Amino acid sequence: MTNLEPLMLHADGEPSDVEQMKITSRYLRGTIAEGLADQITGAISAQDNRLMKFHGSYMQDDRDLRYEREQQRLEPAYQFMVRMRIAGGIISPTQWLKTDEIARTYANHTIRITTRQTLQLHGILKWHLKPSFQQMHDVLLTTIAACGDVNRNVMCSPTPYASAVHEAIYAHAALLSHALNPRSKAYHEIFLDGEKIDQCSTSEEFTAEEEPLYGPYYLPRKFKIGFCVPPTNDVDIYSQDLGFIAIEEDGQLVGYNVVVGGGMGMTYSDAQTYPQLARAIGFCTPDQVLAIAEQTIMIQRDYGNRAERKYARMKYTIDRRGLAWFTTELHRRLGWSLASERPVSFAHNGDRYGWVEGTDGHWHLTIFMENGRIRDEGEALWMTGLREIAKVHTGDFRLTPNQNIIVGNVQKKHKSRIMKLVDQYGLLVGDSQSAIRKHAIACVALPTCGLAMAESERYMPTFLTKIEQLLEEVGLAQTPIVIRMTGCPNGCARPFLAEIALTGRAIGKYNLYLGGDFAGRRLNALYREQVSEADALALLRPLFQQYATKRQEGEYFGDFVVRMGVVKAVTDGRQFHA
Ligand code: SRM
Ligand code: SF4
Repeated sequence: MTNLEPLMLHADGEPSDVEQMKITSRYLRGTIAEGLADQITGAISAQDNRLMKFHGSYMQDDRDLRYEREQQRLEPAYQFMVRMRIAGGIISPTQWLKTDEIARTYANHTIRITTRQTLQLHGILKWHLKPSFQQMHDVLLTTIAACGDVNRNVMCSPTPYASAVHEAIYAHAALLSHALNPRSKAYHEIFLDGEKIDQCSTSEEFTAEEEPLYGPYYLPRKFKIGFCVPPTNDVDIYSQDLGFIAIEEDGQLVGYNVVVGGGMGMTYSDAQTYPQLARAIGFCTPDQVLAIAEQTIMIQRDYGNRAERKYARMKYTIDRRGLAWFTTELHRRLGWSLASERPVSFAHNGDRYGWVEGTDGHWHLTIFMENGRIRDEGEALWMTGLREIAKVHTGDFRLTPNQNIIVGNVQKKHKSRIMKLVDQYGLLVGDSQSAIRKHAIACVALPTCGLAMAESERYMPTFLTKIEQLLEEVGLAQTPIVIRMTGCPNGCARPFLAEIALTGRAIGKYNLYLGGDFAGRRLNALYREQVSEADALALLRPLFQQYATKRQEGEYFGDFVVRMGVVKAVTDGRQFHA
């Protein structure tokens, strides 16, 4: 199958080379198997690297070592990042123990909780990919479609205190995660030594498989879905391509408000790119969720920009044609219409730390994992601590969209056993962290991310210490503020929804954005470009001083800077650069 004609139907131009690559890949096989077997280099080809994303892995190199290796005329220190697909971030102790073992055997002895509630391992060498994937498979973990132009990990609020509705929305998240997976057996063939279903080598002859949802060219770009339960917006529902906001009556789930067309990524030099908020298009009942997801994905498949990947996300498809067009098209394809959206209100997009009792009498402990990086360092033996907890824990683990971990479903009689391990291994339950640190997230960035222009995860903790000092000076130490940092404008820590955000421009230089709201419903706005740490602190100090003296009762920092006219309120991404 090499026919690009279907892509030209609503073309925005000649399909890009990535489209050609997908369609000739024989449903995501390419020459990955051959590349993995090549013992001469630690790399795979650029084409195969694009396809590897669909299988949940990226080839990277350790950027800290780039210069040194160049000097020594060595090839870059190639290694692979591996991302799992864990719907709603729920993982069993057995799965945790296996992940921990793989991290220590094949990866860089750390585990990274991502902003989409899943786990990443870094530093895996090419020869260790297959054993890593096979060992994950042994405990029913997979990396299928964790990256690539398909539906990504489905997010779902892990807050356990509203348990009945939480369990219901988790079931829907898991359903979509499974139903929207690609059908290709390439992953099983390549990594799990599954039977080859078709031996032919040319794409024209390759007819053994079908992708009923995606077609052979998959989506124009990544696609993201989230579920949440108001008043908690921890999944940042307005950043999703497709979001389901639970509506409950008498403690039961009656349906969802459906929101579409959110997204964070942009390119600094291109004002046609921008972060956008998802917008409500109506209300659906629980049994309508799958049909809505499938049809929305198919609209994006058919109408998304295939010529220029920068403009290919669904937010641009919707903004170009209009929300009314999208809704009409969705209704036409569904054969029925959504009902009117219900009123909802959100209070925050952060996590609750420490112990919380669920409605079923089980207990849940949210542990603070700074920027999601789990490792052993000094007296903070977080990796060992979680391993020891997993050995005795009878419930589950829940990864949060704020990069923390919940030891979930603990029986009351086991609470002290868990707390003993928490204390023994220096794990933190949020009582010794400042309010701002508990509301901070940072993306991975250097040294593994190939797109990073500046530090993020490695720098955020020290930057925060300086921010904490400023807040303390003006008596705001206990005031929560949502602050986020990324190493570039792609937005992996959803920075454009934060009250304060820094996005990397160059080493040591960031754009400073202000004015998102505390519950993730408003975009922030550019305050200053290319600031150093000293600049950022000098700019924030007087704002914190004013906030301390002039804020209204209960007013959040993001709302304050908008009210004071420091930045404008941005409620539509199309005004982001205005
Ligand atoms: Fe992301 C690309 C890490 C969540 C928007 N993201 C990348 C890559 C794979 C870099 C690359 O393409 O070479 C990063 C790998 C770094 C590394 O070394 O691990 C990367 N993204 C991450 C993670 C690990 C950040 C984190 O600190 O947790 C998150 C993994 C999520 C997951 O488990 O699936 C992560 N990325 C996000 C989010 C937040 C979200 O989804 O809720 C966004 C913004 C939302 C959105 O998609 O609009 C996001 N990542 C991007 C983009 C920009 C997409 C766009 O529309 O322009 C890129 C670049 C791209 O796709 O071309 C990107
Ligand atoms: Fe890399 Fe940029 Fe994403 Fe950070 S925001 S992980 S620097 S792509």
